[in-house]
Amino acid sequence: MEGGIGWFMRKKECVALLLAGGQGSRLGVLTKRLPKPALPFGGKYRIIDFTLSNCQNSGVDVVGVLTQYKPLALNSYIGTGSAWGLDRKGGGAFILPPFVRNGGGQWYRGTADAVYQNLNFVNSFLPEYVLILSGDHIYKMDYSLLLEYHRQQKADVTIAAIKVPWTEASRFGIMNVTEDSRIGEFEEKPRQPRSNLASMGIYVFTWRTLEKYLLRDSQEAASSHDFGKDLLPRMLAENRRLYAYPFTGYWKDIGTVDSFWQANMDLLKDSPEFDLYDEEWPLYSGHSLHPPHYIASAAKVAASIISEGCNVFGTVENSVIFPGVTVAKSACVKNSIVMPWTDIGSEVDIQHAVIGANCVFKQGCRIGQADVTAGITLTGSHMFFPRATVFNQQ
Ligand code: ADQ
Ligand code: ADP
Repeated sequence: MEGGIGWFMRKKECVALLLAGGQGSRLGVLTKRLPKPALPFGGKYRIIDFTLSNCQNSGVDVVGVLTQYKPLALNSYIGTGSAWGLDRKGGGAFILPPFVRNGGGQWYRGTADAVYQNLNFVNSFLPEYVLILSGDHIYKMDYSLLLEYHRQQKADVTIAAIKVPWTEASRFGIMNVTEDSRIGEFEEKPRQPRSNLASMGIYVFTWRTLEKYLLRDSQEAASSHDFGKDLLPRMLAENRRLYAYPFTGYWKDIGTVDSFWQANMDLLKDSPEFDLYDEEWPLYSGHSLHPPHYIASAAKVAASIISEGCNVFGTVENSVIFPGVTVAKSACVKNSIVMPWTDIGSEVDIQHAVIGANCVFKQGCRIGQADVTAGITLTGSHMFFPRATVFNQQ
């Protein structure tokens, strides 16, 4: 028999931990029943698909998925990870919910605590590096390059970093770097940002260093046990080697209804910056089996994603329509996102809206507004809208 804690595991140079437990409360009814990473996106995906696909495409084949808020939807969706090619021998996707341990279990107190509570899982692979990922991001990144950069810099932690508009900088961890990309200052969500170089919440840690910091942090009553607020500032204060890895591609952090709507709309350009059709970087998704979509002769469809099992008899423009949606004759959907299995009746007009799954709109409903500056209207799922309902919500 082999030694070590995880006699059934194999040694891995790098293990990924995907933080998928946040509630996503700013997404309102969208995350009432689903955690953010499980939200449908782009017609046939869920948000977590992009990060899982990045793992697969980067050769990272052990992914612990740390769940907390409404974990069931993610558990059943991810399964063994086979849809993302992550079920190979010795690797795989592992769902890691908070659980009762010797001496009592504990809800994950923060992102660093979520990792601390899974020390045994990580150690069973005897890794050199740990990659910390988030389940809320739309992007493509080759983590093997990030890892290579980390090795070259002989860093304790490498933080993927991107320039964001100054007006948004206070939503992020913000850093200042030297010419060789060493981080000299890091501040989590500063009121008055001193730079617009933002942490993407994607980290590579040298595991033995991180483990020490996690053990210490877990004992500190005053800590909020968060990477951005506690661990990183402390490592910086103790003169550890923190490096920024410059990223220049498409990256969206889905935090609000507006960013969810905008990131979906970004897919509808003639040559979108985020390309779902890139054969070099396949995007995997959990299987669902539906008949093909049908576009009727009177239908008018432009600049839209129409998913499997949809029936379109009316007009759809600049919209993302998820599986199994019906758009009746003389109904019109513009600049909107319609989640699965929603039924849009005749003469219904939907504009600048995000429509939940399994809704029914009877004849003549008017949802949302023509003017985007009036905001994006959001509906819950499983809602029934009687004839001629007018509904706008910001
Ligand atoms: P936020 O996005 O605000 O900032 P946070 O709310 O901590 O960070 O969430 C990070 C990830 O962890 C999310 O995927 C979330 O779902 C998950 N998560 C949160 N609490 C969790 C818990 N208890 N258990 C499991 N998973 C949990 C972070 C960084 C910033 C950086 C932005 C970039 O702190 O510095 O700029 O990400 O988006
Ligand atoms: P719930 O699953 O709790 O009923 P949801 O709002 O998550 O609520 O989803 C509503 C319905 O849409 C469910 O029946 C679910 O199976 C279905 N659904 C969600 N996403 C997809 C998808 N990508 N493909 C097919 N069906 C989906």
